[in-house]
Amino acid sequence: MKICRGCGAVLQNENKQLPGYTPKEDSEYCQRCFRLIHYDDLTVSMKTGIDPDQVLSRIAETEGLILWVTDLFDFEAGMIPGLNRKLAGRDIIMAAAKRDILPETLNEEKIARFVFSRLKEMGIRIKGLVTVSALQGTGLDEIREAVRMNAKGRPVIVMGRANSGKSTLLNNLAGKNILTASRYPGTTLDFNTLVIDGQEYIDTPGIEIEKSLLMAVKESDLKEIIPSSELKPAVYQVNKDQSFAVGGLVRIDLAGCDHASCVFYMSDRLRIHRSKTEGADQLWQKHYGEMLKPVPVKKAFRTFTVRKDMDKMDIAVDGLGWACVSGQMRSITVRVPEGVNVTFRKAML
Ligand SMILES: Nc1nc2c(ncn2[C@@H]2O[C@H](COP(=O)(O)OP(=O)(O)OP(=O)(O)O)[C@@H](O)[C@H]2O)c(=O)[nH]1
Ligand SMILES: [Mg+2]
Repeated sequence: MKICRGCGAVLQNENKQLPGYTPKEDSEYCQRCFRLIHYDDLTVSMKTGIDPDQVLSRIAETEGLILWVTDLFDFEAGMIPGLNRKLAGRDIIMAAAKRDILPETLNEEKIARFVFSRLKEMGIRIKGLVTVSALQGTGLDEIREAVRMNAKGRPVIVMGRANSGKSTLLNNLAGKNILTASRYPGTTLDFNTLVIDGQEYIDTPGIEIEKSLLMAVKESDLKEIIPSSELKPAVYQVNKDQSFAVGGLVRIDLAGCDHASCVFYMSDRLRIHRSKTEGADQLWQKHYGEMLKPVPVKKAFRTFTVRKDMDKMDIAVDGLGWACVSGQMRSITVRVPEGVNVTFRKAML
């Protein structure tokens, strides 16, 4: 049995539609990985392939130190409720990745404070935290040090939600691109061991992000939605009743505003359309899919209405980023594609 070095799937040359397919006898990579690496072309989508409980129970059965990779930009989507129960008695080090997407001026202490306070709210305990950026190559020495102190000769199991940056981090630690990494959630398909400087690491398939907007859109729209460089906040001053449409993906209505502001932390390739709330429905209906794009695959939306009960509050949408509202407002209504998770949290920045 030979395993694809890129995604961990068992190599086979029988069925093109199944993981691990390669037409070549002596290949080290499957055709899907080959095409992803060389042409950024997704031949077989694994969007809904991986059962979270199955991955977690396999991790629970595998001896080693847990390195939990989360995405600082998409932090809420990375959370795993009940993690300590599912991995009872295990040491967990968090690698908070994609640091380069957050503003450079944000200091590490503030990031750590945010992470620990969210984890406390979620009831999750970790042994240590390292912030990393694969793009800038920062935090790698700190990861090596945490591994040296805590692995104690055991393997390091690199786990986390799909797309959080696990395989990229391992490639960075290895100093070469061995594993397949891509913007498509569900790139890694099976457990995949590699040895870096004598230390064994196990890359694992991303735990499904079933409540993320990334799963509700066409794969060809991901490029626009996922930010690739430092966020440039889009700041709006708001008075009275104002609405914002983020493409045709999300709508935010802010009612009864007075000296209020709304700051979007999202990919700068997305268009934000602002209007008075009274004309917002009409605008949405008239321009949905045209001026307001991208749009989700299914035109079914769900609405949440809340009061602003904190001074500065983030409206975080899994997969999309967040909007930070401050100042006076009576209520906030958020419309997202059905099934997509929205978190109202204390401002991150
Ligand atoms: N800006 C930025 N992007 C990153 C960083 N690390 C990973 N990415 C991007 O995030 C996407 C997902 O990376 P992967 O390494 O494939 O993530 P994964 O967790 O292995 O994903 P699955 O195998 O699907 O679970 C890719 O487009 C990477 O280029 C980082 O530090 N900064
Ligand atoms: Mg991966």
